[in-house]
Amino acid sequence: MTTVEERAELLDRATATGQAIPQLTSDGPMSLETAYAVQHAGIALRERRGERLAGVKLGFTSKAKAEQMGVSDVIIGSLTDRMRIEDGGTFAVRHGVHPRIEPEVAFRLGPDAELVAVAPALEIIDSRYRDFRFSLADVVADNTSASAFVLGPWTQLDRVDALAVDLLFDGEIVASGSTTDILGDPLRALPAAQRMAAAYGHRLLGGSVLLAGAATAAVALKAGTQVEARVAGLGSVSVRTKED
Ligand code: 0L1
Ligand code: MG
Repeated sequence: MTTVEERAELLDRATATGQAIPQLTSDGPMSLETAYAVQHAGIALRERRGERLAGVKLGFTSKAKAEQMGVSDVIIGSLTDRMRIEDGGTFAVRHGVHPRIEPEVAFRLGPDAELVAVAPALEIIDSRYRDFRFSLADVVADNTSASAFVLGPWTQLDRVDALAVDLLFDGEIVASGSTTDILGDPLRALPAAQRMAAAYGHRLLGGSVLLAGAATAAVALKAGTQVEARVAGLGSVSVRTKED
């Protein structure tokens, strides 16, 4: 059996090369605790290369996705500054394995890790496993498929449930949902993140970002697409894909 560090290095190499790997659990079962240890070891590799923690993200926050995966709880991953793309910036699809994009809501945390502002967001997820197939432990070890994120304009916190969300490719709607699909109300992301952070050793830093979860299914990305997420009342956020 490979060590936690060796598994983190396998995933890290897959991220760097864009070459998918077999599921780690194809060698045998992996506990959730070990999977989170692999995730943290992967983030430590990034930190050693100079990346800085920028926040945390939640996954499996929609009932549909949780049921599809046969899980009853959310998962948590870490975001780094290198994963952030400026609003209106570009993402090179060739650098990913098989990237997908999903519209989200993001929160900015205050000094006591309280919610202070909200923004529309896009998350690019990219499983490092072949065919985007994985077990719960595999996806946790793979930092919950985190690849990149884009934040729209911050606004003061208000009610954020039941806001219509559209994902557009080149001006055409490709997926629609509601912020209610994020844990019933995206504000529930904070207690969920606090609980998961306490259980699995993540840090909720003042000034950092909490990516609350997706409001629609993720859609596969190809080069040359103008992608936009619109969240009613919060505005929009965009990214353009390119080949290389
Ligand atoms: O951000 C997410 O909801 C992704 C969670 C991991 C599952 C996936 O890669 O689809
Ligand atoms: Mg997501």
